[in-house]
Amino acid sequence: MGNNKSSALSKELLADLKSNTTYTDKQLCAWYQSFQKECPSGCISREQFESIYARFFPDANPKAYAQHVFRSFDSDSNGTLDFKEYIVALHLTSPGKTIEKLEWAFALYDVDKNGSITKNEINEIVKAIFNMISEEDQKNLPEDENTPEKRTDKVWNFFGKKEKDKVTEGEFIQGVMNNKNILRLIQFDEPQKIQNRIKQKKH
Ligand SMILES: [Ca+2]
Ligand SMILES: [Ca+2]
Repeated sequence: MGNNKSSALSKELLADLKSNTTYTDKQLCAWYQSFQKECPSGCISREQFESIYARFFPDANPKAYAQHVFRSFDSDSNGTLDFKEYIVALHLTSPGKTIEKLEWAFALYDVDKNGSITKNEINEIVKAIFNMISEEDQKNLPEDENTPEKRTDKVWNFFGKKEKDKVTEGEFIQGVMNNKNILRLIQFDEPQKIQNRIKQKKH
């Protein structure tokens, strides 16, 4: 009815997204339509983002983790996710993008965005991840990784760091690529799981 002026994706943004991701015109335009429907303001707020996580983890407390994921996606740190940040985030967390995913995981763990990771930062994210594991499932975890502190120690020892040391992005990516066990301990595939569930719901 002629009121769809905001529903078209601009040529500039489309070209920009195509050069930064592997998505097609068709995919990007379809996602833009559904993004506009969900978020008529053109942006996702932190609260909206948290409520998406709350919907998918009804038996857990995903709020802290959702806030960290939000921060890692909000590349211009303005407190909202626009369509570009949303698409780049989807791309980074999609299957098969090992290096990009690890770069994103580094950003997730670098809580203060200063370019290196401390043991405290590892502990903060691991605690947020634990809040999303049900008490029942926590009982089944191996003895040496069944609390956030133990799991943080295990990760930190793997990097061979002293208490006050820091892990750089290069050390982080190399270390995780060399050891599948660490990849499991820093698990970070929830955004993609949520995206898959949203996609499934539409069909
Ligand atoms: Ca932003
Ligand atoms: Ca840091």
